[in-house]
Order: sequence, then C-alpha cells, then structure tokens
Amino acid sequence: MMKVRRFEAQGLREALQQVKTELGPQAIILSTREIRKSDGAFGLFARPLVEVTAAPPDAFEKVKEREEEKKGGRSERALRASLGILKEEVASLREEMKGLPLGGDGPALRRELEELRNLILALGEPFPEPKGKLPPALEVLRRQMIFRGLSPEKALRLLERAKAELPPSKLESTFYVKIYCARLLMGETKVTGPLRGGRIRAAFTGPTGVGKTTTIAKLAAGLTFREGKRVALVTVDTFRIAAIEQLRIYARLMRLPVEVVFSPGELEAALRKHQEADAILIDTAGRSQRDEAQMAELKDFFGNGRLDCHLVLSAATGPEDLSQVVERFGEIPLKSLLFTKLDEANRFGVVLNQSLSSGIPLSYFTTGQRVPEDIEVATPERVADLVLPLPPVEEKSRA
Ligand SMILES: Nc1nc2c(ncn2[C@@H]2O[C@H](COP(=O)(O)OP(=O)(O)OP(=O)(O)O)[C@@H](O)[C@H]2O)c(=O)[nH]1
Ligand SMILES: [Mg+2]
Repeated sequence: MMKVRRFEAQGLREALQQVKTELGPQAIILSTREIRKSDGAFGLFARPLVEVTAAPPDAFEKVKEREEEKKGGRSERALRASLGILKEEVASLREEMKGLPLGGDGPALRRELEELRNLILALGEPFPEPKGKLPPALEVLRRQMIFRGLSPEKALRLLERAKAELPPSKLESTFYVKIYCARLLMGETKVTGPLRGGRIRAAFTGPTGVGKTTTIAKLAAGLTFREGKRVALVTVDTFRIAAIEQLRIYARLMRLPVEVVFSPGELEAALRKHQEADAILIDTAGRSQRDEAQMAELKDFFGNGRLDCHLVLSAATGPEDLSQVVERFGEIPLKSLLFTKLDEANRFGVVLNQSLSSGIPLSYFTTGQRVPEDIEVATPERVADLVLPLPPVEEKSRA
C-alpha cells in the first residue's frame, strides 16, 4: 500500500530537504500547505510552518501497473477500473492519516480527511459528459476538477490541452497528467501579489458579511506591525452605525487613525488629511448587487478609478451568485478579487473560475476569523493546490 508521509518545517525549502533526505530526490509531493501551531487570539504572527505530504518515488508504480493491466478493455470498464484504483488509493491514504497524531494541526488533518471523503463521494456522482471521449486517467481528473468547483468547460479545455501536448504514454498516468494540469493552472492564474509600494490607497467593496472589515483589520495589522508602515483607516460605511464601530474597535486596538466619511467629497478630504500615510485602507458597507441605489452610490465613490478597488468575495458563495456579483461590482474598475472564508468552502474552483472569466487577478485569501493571522497572499501555486493537489516543487534557483 502507498506510504504517505508528512513533513513539517519552517519553510518550503527545509521541508523539501527533509523529504529528499527521507524519501530520496524522486519523492512525489502530494500537497504542500501552510499550517499554524499557535491559536492566540491576538497572539501576533505565530510563524507559519510548511507541511508537505509526500510519497516515495515508487508509490504510484503499482497503480500504473494495474492501470496497464486493465488497458485494452472497453473504455467504460477501464474507466471504472481506474476509478476503483483511485478509491483504493484514497482509502489507504485515509488509513495512513488515521495513524497520524492529531495535535495542534488537527483542523488541517480533519480538512484533509473531509477532502478525501468528498473525493470518494465525487467518484460516484453523475457528472456532465465530456464532449469527446477522454482516456480514463484524464476522465478521473476531469471529475476531480469539476468536483472541486472548476467549471466543466475549463476542466475539459485543460485536459484537452494536456491530451494534445503530452505523449500518449504519459496520458495513462493520472498522476502525471495531474501534475501537468496543475502546472497549466498555475500558468493561467493571475495574481496581484501583496499590497505594496509607498502609497497604498485601497478600497474594499463587496456583498454584505463577506468579511471586508475583518480582512481590512488583518491587512492593516500586517502593514503596521510587520512592515512598519503608517496606516490610516477610512470607512464609507454610510448606512450602519454598528459596522462603523467594528472598524473603530480594530483601529483603537492597533492605534490607527480612522475617518468616517459620508460623501465622495469627504472621502477626498480624508485622503488629503492622511496624505502622509503609507497606506490608507478604505472600508465600505456591504451592498447588494441587486440594489440599484447602492450600486450607484458605489460608482459615485469609486467610479473614477483613482483608488485601487478590491472586490471581496466569499469562497463559500455559489457560482451563480458570484458571477452576478462580479459582473455588477465590475462596473467600477477593479484591481483584484479577494476571496474570504476559504476555510468554509470546498469547491475552490469557483475562485479561479471568477478570476479567469472576468480577467481580474487574485490578491489575497482569508482562511478564518482570527485577526491578523488568517490571511495569505494569493499565489498560482496555492490556486493550483486548491483545484488539484500541488505537483512536485522543483528546487528554485536561490533568490
Ligand atoms: N470562517 C471565516 N469567517 C470569516 C472570514 N473572514 C471574516 N469572517 C467572519 O465573517 C463575519 C463577517 O465579517 P465582517 O468583516 O464583518 O464582514 P463585512 O464584509 O465587513 O460585513 P458588512 O460590513 O456587514 O458587509 C465575521 O463573523 C467574521 O469573523 C474567514 O476567512 N473565514
Ligand atoms: Mg464591514
């Protein structure tokens, strides 16, 4: 059975070094993720650890052999066979996970188990039929990607590219094609990178309750305490006093100035007042894309494109609603899409779908309620990892 091992280290390079030492240079990296051991509420910046899950180089040989055995049968049967193999693999992986100690990183492991369970369910679910027939290994991946929320069109296009670009022998290995597709996904993912520069002027808009204010608090804390920048907060939260209070509390905790503005003119004045600030983060009241008056007000404030507007979205929102929101809020110039609540979502493909279909890059992901810890810069690797497990990471040339 497959031997899966977990490695933890301060950084990716160290973790990969451990993998190399223990499993050899050809080890197969199944996933990488950041984990945090401390759970201090305002215990600033517990240093994240990197967790790498890896298998020895021959882990997939058996699978491949069995895939080869089945080859030549009817394609339907071959497909069922490779699904069966994958199920077995998942089951054995689950067994492996059971044996692992559930310490401080219990939630991460639980999520992994949940993920495996979902995958097993996905294998039995009816899926939209592909247009052309795909080889079994690719069909397995197609289902995985659609299950993870990637649009069926996108999944199919990706696999057709893989099919066209890879030699036939490689197409027999689900694992190989998965790596290839993950790389294609990384290549297509557009990201902004972190907020930076001497003069950050960023506004955050989006539907109600997605996490705008919380995210601003996380970003403000990072800029202030980690980067030593002078930060001012502004809220154009014009219709709910409670929401103003929330930002005020964070501002007080971090000793940051906060302005409340009610009109575009007052916003201009606030920006002038804090023109010396390295970063001004502007909070807005959550609004409904269906409310014309609220959308009009948004355009009054941000339609001129002089500020960087980031659209904050919850990854736990359904794809139809998300498309509608991106379309309506896209009437103002948008610098990025920022996805919150990744911890509550499991169809992460929507994150990429929205970015691809709108052409708007991704900036940050938030992964929980803790301020300031639960936020990360969106990277192509992370996006690929959300849709498909991350492929082996090459040793990058040292920066
Ligand atoms: N699980 C989870 N909860 C989050 C995350 N980000 C924010 N929240 C929670 O979502 C709720 C709403 O967060 P807010 O920051 O008030 O959302 P908002 O977009 O400012 O809301 P409005 O101003 O009312 O539109 C709070 O309970 C947050 O703690 C996240 O990444 N994961
Ligand atoms: Mg708010």
